[in-house]
Amino acid sequence: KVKLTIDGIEVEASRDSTILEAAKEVGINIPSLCHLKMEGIDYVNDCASCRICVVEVDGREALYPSCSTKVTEGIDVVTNSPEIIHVRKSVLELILSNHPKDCLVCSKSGECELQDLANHFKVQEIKYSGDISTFEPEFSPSIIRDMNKCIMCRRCETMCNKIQTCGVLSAINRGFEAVVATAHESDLAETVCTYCGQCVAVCPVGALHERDYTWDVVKALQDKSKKVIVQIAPAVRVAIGEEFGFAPGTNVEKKVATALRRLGFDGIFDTNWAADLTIMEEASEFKERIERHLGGDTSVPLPLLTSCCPAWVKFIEHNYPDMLDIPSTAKSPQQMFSAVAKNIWTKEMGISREDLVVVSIMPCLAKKYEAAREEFSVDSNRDTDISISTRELVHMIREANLDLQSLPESDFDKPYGDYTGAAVIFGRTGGVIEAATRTAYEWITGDTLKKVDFEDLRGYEGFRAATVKVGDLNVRIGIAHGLGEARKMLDKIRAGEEHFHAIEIMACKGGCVGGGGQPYHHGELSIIRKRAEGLNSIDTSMEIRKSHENPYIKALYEKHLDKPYSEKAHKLLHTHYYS
Ligand code: HC1
Ligand code: SF4
Repeated sequence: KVKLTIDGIEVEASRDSTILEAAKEVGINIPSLCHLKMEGIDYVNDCASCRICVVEVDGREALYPSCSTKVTEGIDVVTNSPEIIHVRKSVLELILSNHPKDCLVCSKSGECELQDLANHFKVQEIKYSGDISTFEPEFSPSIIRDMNKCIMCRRCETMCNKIQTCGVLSAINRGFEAVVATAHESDLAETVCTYCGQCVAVCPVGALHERDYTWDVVKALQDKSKKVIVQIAPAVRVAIGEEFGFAPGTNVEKKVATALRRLGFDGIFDTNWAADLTIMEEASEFKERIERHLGGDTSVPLPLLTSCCPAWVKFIEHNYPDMLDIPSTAKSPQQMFSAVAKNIWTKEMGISREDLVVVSIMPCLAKKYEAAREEFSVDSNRDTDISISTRELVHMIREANLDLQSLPESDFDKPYGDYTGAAVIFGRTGGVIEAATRTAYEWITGDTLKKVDFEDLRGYEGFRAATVKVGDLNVRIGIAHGLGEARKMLDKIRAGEEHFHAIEIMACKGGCVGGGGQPYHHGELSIIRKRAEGLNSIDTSMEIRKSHENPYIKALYEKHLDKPYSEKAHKLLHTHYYS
C-alpha cells in the first residue's frame, strides 16, 4: 500500500493501482473517454489517448493521464483545479471539432459518453471549425461502423484483439485520416469478424452500433396480409428492465409479453421453449456419441460442442476448420424455433411460410447474421425473418408510449411459450451444458436425478472444467466464455493437452446475459452477474427443470417428429458448418 493525497484527501491505495483507480476508491470519479477496465476479466484499455483524465501531480507544470499513471508514496494529486477543468474542456472541444454534429439523430444519442461529458462540462459552442474526417459508413448484417464518429479511444481494438482474439480491428494513418480499420480496409463481412458485438458494447460513441431493423418490424406489423410472431431469448428478460428502472436481474418477461401484444404481434412465444427442444437433440447426440465411443468406435468425434452461439460458430469456422466435426449439428434455439414456426405452425394455421413473419428479440448482434445465413432459408424466405436486439426492443416499446413499470403482466402464448428451468439458464455461461447434462444423465443412467443443480459447472472463470459422475461414467466437461478463453480451450484440445467429453462455448463474457445487444453495462461485470443470477432464480422457481419433461416438447415429437434425433427431427432441426 502507498499513502498519497488526492484533492486534499488522504488516500491509501495498493501499489499497483493508477491514480484514476485510487481516486475512484474515495468517490472521486475522474472523467475519461478511452479508459475502460472490466473487473474480474483481463480487460484494461489504458492507451491514454483521450487525455480527458489528466491531473496535476506535486504542483508540476506537466499534467499526467491518471488512467496510466501509477500511484507513488507521498504524491499530492489535484484533479479539479480551474486549469485542469479548462484543459479538459479544451480537449473536449478539440474532439468535437472533428466530430459530426448530428447528436440529435445519432443512434447513440442519450447513451453517448462524449455527449454526456460535453454536457457535464457545459461545452456549448463548437469553437474550432474547418475540415472534418469523411469516411463512408459501412454496413454488415449485424454491425454498422461509422468512423466519422470514432474518437480513437481504441476500446474496440483492445476488445477485439486482446480479449476476443479475433484480430479484426486496428488503428491506421494519422491526423484526419486516422481511423480504426480492418485489414486492407475490407468490409467487416469480408473479415473474420464474428459479429460478437463486444466492440459495440464498449464503444463510447456512435462509431459502432447495431444494424437497426426495428422499422422492418414496424412495417411487417402494419402489413395486414401477414401474421407476425415473436420469440424472446432467455437473457433478454433479466436485462431489458434496466432501461425502465428495474434492477439488473429482475425477470420482467410477463411485462414484455404484454408490451409485445400491445405492439401488435399475433403470437408471443419464447425462445426458451426452443431451448428445451435444442436439449432434446443435443443430449441425444451426446448420448449417441459417448455410447459409440465407449463401445470402442474411436472415430466418433469428441468432445461434443454445444452449438447455439452464432459468434463462436463463425469463430470456429474461420479459426479451427479442422475441428468442425465437434460441434453438435443441432440448430440454435433461435433457428429451431423459426424452423418449427415456418414448417409446422404454418400448416396448423393454414397459412404459407411467405405469409408468416418470424421476429426474434435477442441479446446478441450475431443472431442477425445467423438469421441471414443461407442454410436457414427456403427459396430466399428466411426461417427467422428479422432479428432485433434487446436495445432495439427498448426503442420500440418507448416509441409506442409504453412503460414496462406500469404495464400489467400477461402470459406467453401456447404452444411455444412454455419452458422449463433448464431452458432459461441457456442465457448464462455454463447453462447450456448444465441443461444438457440434466437430460443426458437421466437418459444414459435411466435414473431420476435427485438434484438437478450441477454446482460444479457454475461460476465465472473464463475457462473452467469439471468432472460430473453420470452413472459409472466420469464425464469431463469444459466451459469457456469470451472468445479469447474459447481459443485457449480449443488450442489445448487440438494439442491433445485436454480431453473433454462435452464443452460449451459462449462468445460473450457471462454468456448471452453479457451479449452485444443488451443494455450497455459500461464494463460493470457485477451487472452481468446479477442478470445471470436472475436466470438462476427463474430456474429454481420452476416446477419442471428438465427439458425432456416439457409437455409441449413431448407433444411436438409425438405429433410431428417421431422421437428425438429421428430422421424427421434431423431434417428440421439440424444444420452443418462451413470451413
Ligand atoms: Fe442466447 Fe440461445 S442462449 S444463444 O445465449 O442458445 O442470443 O439469451 O437466445 O438461439 O435459447 C442469445 C440468449 C439465445 C439461442 C437460446
Ligand atoms: Fe471484433 Fe467482435 Fe467487433 Fe467483430 S464484432 S470486430 S469480432 S469485437
